Amino acid sequence: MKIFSSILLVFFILCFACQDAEQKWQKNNTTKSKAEVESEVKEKPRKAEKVNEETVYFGTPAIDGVKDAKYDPGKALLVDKYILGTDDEQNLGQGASAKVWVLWDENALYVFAEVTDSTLSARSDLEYMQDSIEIFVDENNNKTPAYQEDDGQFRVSFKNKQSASATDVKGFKSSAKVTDKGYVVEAKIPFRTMKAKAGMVIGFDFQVNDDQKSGKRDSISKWNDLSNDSWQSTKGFGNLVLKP
Ligand SMILES: [Ca+2]
Ligand SMILES: [Ca+2]
Ligand SMILES: [Ca+2]
Repeated sequence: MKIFSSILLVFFILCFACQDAEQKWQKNNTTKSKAEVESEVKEKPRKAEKVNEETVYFGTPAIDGVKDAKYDPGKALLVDKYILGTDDEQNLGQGASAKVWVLWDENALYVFAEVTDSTLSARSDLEYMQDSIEIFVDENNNKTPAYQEDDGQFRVSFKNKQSASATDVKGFKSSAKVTDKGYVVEAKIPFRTMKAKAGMVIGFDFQVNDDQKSGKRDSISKWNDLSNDSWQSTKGFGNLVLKP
């Protein structure tokens, strides 16, 4: 009985200690300035309702930042679903977006992206927090929770600075130009594990990172995958159907 009372006493002491720590943490948490709280960004994860699927046509464009006529038969993919905005809900949807045209040949996928972004910024040292676009390719369209060797993430900033996931990116080419609405990026993403053929369906997604001059990423818009996991999982990618 005595041992039981001692255990109970220790338990109550621990509980009071925890509560005290919790109160201190809450007190510290409220010392943030209003500006600090407002500048924080929150992820807004949502589930994709359906998989976007688009037909893309055969053609090899010049990677020069000018939209070749070859892109025109294809429908533009709209990259306008926001998964990240500023703390202010009303700001969701006011970040950068893009219209993207895609071509393919046996060796590569080609994209031409028109990005609407009112304030261009590369303030952050982190590439993904600079104004930039990201292209995600799942060559075998296996939609796996972790990247396979055929899966890749390719990023190009509005200044044409390239970065990519740690896979072989030999042959990755890009061109970027600033426009009066934002910027354009044209890129060649080489296929690394296959020769493409008409009739194939590949996994694909597209993302726009937007810094509204805060020096951080203020918004993210996507084509299909409404998670922020496209850099490590191909589960949420949309589909591209390769046609002649
Ligand atoms: Ca071109
Ligand atoms: Ca894959
Ligand atoms: Ca921006």
